[in-house]
Parts: sequence; structure tokens; C-alpha cells
Amino acid sequence: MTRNAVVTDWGRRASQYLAKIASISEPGAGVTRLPFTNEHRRALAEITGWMQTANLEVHLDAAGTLIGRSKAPKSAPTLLMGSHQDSVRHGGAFDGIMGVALPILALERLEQEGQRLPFAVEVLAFADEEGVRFPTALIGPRALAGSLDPAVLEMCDAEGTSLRQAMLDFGLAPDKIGTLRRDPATVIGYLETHIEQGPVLESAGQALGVVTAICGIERHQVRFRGVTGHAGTLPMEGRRDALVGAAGLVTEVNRLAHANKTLRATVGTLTALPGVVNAVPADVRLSVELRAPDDLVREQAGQALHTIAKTIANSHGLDLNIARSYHQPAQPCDEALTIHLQAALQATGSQGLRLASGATHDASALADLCPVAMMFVRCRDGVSHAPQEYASADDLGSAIDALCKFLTALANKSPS
Ligand code: HGY
Ligand code: MN
Ligand code: MN
Repeated sequence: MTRNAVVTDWGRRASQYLAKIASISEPGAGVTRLPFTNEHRRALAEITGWMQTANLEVHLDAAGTLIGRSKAPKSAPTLLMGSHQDSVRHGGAFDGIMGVALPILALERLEQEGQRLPFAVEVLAFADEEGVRFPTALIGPRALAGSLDPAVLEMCDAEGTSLRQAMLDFGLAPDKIGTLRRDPATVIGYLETHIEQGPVLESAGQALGVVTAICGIERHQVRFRGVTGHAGTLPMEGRRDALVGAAGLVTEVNRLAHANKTLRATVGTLTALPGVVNAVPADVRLSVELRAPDDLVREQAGQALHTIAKTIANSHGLDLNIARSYHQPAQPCDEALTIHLQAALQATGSQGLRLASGATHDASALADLCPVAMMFVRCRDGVSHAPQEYASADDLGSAIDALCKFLTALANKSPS
């Protein structure tokens, strides 16, 4: 390093980037940045600045993925990196966006150190991974993998705006999504960096870890309908109270998951109509989400859920609608890429701990295109999808260091 070279604190730089973009949010606690909104547009401007500072060529693709590509011959194979720009409602400042900022800073650092890579690197900022605004997600990575079902473009948000219309209003070309499919022969793989969103690394005293597999996930929409009536005059005998039925299902779902320690079951949304204090609920909708690293365990739980719901509806005289609205299989990470990543972590002094991901990620969709690997960064108290979510500047710096070591080792391995 020459005497007057600037010594950059890359972890501090990352913290500053993430604090700044966290302010690009709807009002309220934490971060609320949904896809194809003003907040999304302002975030793209911010990320474009990061990418340009790192000397990347920037463009927005037809699916709303912002892509920063390093200078490399057009024919050079490409390593994909990145994650999602969107958040849950009142979420944290690190989920997703950390995986966009850190590879950009790693490329800036390698550029500063004069390190040339024999392959191109593209950093991808995907529009929508959380699936909070629309009942679907992963549009960007599925477009690159060629696995997007165009029918999802007709799905609507709570205001009745279709995904297609939201993308058109955002200035995108949803009908051109089919042209985004990448040729797998041109892609080396995909590496996603993500806050762990759990307590494992913190309890192991590790800043970084590598992911073995991403859990499978399925979501069911359930609706119980009964008969409303005056809360004071309708006798208890013979009531067809939809919320009593829903409450029974919530309890049973919880029991189902406690019976199998690899299964996670969550009722995250529930609405009850007419929703007034002095009327018997007649129409209750709820979502049930099931996750497991083993697809058979998850699917059996999904079947049990339907059986339980039918039994409850019959015993309470309720009408029932239940349907699986979303599912994605468990996704193992690529072993060769993971071994390479683990070596990079160990070169930074980390143990290279291996752990499964209970959260799902963009990588689960990109696995249909290319080998995928994931690096986790320690998450304070394991808290995520909440304003308290936090990763330290030191750990962010370690992650950038590991990414640089991963890239340079890959460069040394590549045919020159
Ligand atoms: O739900 C998840 O696992 C991810 O945070 N979207
Ligand atoms: Mn995420
Ligand atoms: Mn998330």
C-alpha cells in the first residue's frame, strides 16, 4: 500500500450506506419499503450512486432489478451477487439491502486495490422478495432464471392494483420479462450475503457463517364463514361464530409445529368481520405459513392443516374455504461454491460455521439458473423483520473482507 493511500473503514462505509437508505421508507417505526413505490424509486437512485462510486455500469431491467456490472469483456462469464431492496412493514435496516451494499463495496475495494477479475460481476438489487405488497414474490430472480409464471402479473395488492399495472406505472416492461432469461452457460453462480435473522452465529461467537440450505415454505389462505348477530341477544347455544372456529385452528396449527421441531408454523394475518365489539364475527380470513428444511414434513403438515380446518368447520357449523396460495421447495446450496465461500471466511479468521436458513431468499429462485451460495452475517439477538434488527460495522467489514477474498480466490482459480 503506498504511503498516502487512503485507509478505508469498509464496515463503517457499509453502516453509513445502510443507515442512509433505511431512511427511505414509509413513515412509522423501522423500514417499510415496498416494491414499485416512491420509496423503491428513491432507493434505486441511492443504490445507483453506490454502484457508480464503485465504477459499475448500471441499468434497470424490465422486471425492476437494478443491475451494476463490473467492467469486463462482454464474453466473460458472470458471477451474480446481490439481494432484495424491499422490506417487510416496519422491518429492519439490514434484511436484503445489506446483500446489495456489501458486494458493491467489495468491488469498490478491489478496484481501489487495483485487483482485476477475469470474470464480470453483476450486483443485483431485486425489487420484491418479501411478498408483502403482492401475494407473490421473487419476480426478479425468477425472470433471470426463466421460471416466472406470467399469471402472477395479474395478482393484485390490497388496493386492487395488479402487479402488471404497478410495474407499468413504475416505468417497467412486464411483457418483456421473458427476454431476461440468462443462459446458464454464461453464469458462474450466485452469491447472496444476508443478515442471519436468527441467533445461531451470535451464540457461536461468529461474525459470519455459510448457509447449507434454504427452508421450503408454503402459505394457505383460510376463510371461515358463520352467522353474525347481536352480541347481547344471540344465545350462546347454536351460535356459528367464525372467530371461534379460527381460534381453534390457530391453536391446532401451533400444536402441529410443536410436535415436530424442524417445522415452523405461523398465523401472521387474521381479519374478522364485521369487526365490531357488539356483533358476533361472521367472516374470518387468516393466513397459515409452514416452513421446514424437509419438503415431505412441510407437505404432510399442509395436508394435516386442511383436515383439521374441515373438522373445525363441521363442528362449529361454519362454511370453509382453504387453499394453498404459495409454495417453494427447500433449496440446498451448491457444495462446491459453498466450500469456496467457507475457505474465504476461514481466510478472514472465521470458523466458517455452516447453518440452515429458516428464512427464504432470492437465492432459492436463482438456484433454477445457476449454483448458489449464501453468507450470513451475525444478527444482534437474532431479531429481524423488526426495527431492532442490527448488524455491527465490524461484522459488515468482516463480510466485505470475506467477499474480497472469495472473489480474488475465484479469480486465481479461473482460467486466465
Ligand atoms: O419470509 C422470509 O423468509 C423472507 O424474509 N422473505
Ligand atoms: Mn431477506
Ligand atoms: Mn425478510
